Amino acid sequence: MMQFPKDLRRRVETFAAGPDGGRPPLPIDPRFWRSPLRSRRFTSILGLTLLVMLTLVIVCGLLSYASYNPRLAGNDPTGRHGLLGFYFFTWPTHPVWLYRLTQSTHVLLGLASIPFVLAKLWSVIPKLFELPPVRSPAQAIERISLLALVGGVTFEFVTGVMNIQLYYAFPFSFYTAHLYGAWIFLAGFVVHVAVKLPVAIRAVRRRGLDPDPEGDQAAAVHDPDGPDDLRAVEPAPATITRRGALIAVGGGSALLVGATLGQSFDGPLRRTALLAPHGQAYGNGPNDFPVNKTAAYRGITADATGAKWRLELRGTQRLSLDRAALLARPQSTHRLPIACVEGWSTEQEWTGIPLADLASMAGVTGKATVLVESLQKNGSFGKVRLAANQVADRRTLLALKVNGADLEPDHGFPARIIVPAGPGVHNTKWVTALTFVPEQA
Ligand SMILES: Nc1nc2c(c(=O)[nH]1)N[C@H]1C(S)=C(S)[C@@H](COP(=O)(O)O)O[C@H]1N2
Ligand SMILES: [Mo]
Repeated sequence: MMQFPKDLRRRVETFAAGPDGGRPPLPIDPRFWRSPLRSRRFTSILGLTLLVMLTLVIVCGLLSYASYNPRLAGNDPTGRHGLLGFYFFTWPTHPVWLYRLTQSTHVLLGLASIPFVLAKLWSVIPKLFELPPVRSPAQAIERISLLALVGGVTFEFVTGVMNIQLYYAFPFSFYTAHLYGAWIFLAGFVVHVAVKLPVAIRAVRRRGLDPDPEGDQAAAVHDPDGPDDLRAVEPAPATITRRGALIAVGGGSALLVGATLGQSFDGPLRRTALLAPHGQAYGNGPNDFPVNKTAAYRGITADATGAKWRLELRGTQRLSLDRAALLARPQSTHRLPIACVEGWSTEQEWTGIPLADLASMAGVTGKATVLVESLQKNGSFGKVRLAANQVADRRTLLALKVNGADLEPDHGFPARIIVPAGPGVHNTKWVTALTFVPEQA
């Protein structure tokens, strides 16, 4: 401990003196970069780890977009998906935990990869200053792809983290920006993997995933693979092993996951979600589970949800029902999750009327989609169109109760939608009208 300030001073002096002793070093001079940790093997291990993590993050992210029923009129939060919708499919209603799993994975693995992304950027930063900047047309393309890769990953992580922290300080829509950003990132990612995967595999093939194999340090100063090497030409003395550095990165990643994971579970575990805004937010008693947007926030008044509230049913017939009339109908009860795009989720026991029964009451018996409208007049998620498979699944409810008690205002009183396996945004609260639209065969 006592040695540390002395050692630090020596290192600051050595640094300031520069490799030529006196001339301050510049980043374009390879001798500027002195960390003995940098090596192709070190970067390759980080890269291969990120390849696995980010592939899953990307797949689950694209699934999230597809789960919104973006092909049904009015649902696509970006307005128009165009060619980017090539992979859309009908999001299933089984298993009920499907979106809960894919979206927790998207958010948790996204957070987990932050320390790896930062470490990997650090490990290759000398290459940013390499001169000449371009040596061949192939390398020019690769460097342009890095712009999409690094710009894309930075943009996606910044917008993603801001969104899960409910910090909507963007001058643009999160959904639109995060989706388009994803495709720019993905383009860079694909090119980068195509170019670098063979290099990374070669780097780890010889001596496996051990970041500090014996004899490695001495052997590779003159690496036959030349321009891909990342070793310092004048390495400073090591203060940590590569293995130690990887453990630190992995530890940081585990810490982020550990402090967020609880948001995907009910019970005491939720309180461990220190980094998640919905780790602590609760209602009362049977309504004791997270709320995303409160009734007050959405401008829902007690007057509008009180005695004058009606559910308008529209199909081949029109009906107007009050809450008592709905409660008098046969009720179904199911345990179903709410899983928000922000990554938090909860499972509760909902009681209400299957949408399929409400469709029949409105005179619609075949395959039909439904337009759900709420009392909410402004802001997002006041309306949604559900697909025919969601209407047909008898577990899709217009819920009137949760855990045996009336819904609280913040949970959507007098009535809300609960859809199995779907994203949170499909579970419209404060429902006031259901319009069933038969599907053309
Ligand atoms: N009318 C309306 N319904 C809504 C929302 C909303 O803002 N307005 N938020 C949706 C979102 S994003 C989610 S994740 C769930 C959250 O449900 P909860 O707040 O009841 O837990 O409700 C959905 N239903
Ligand atoms: Mo949500």
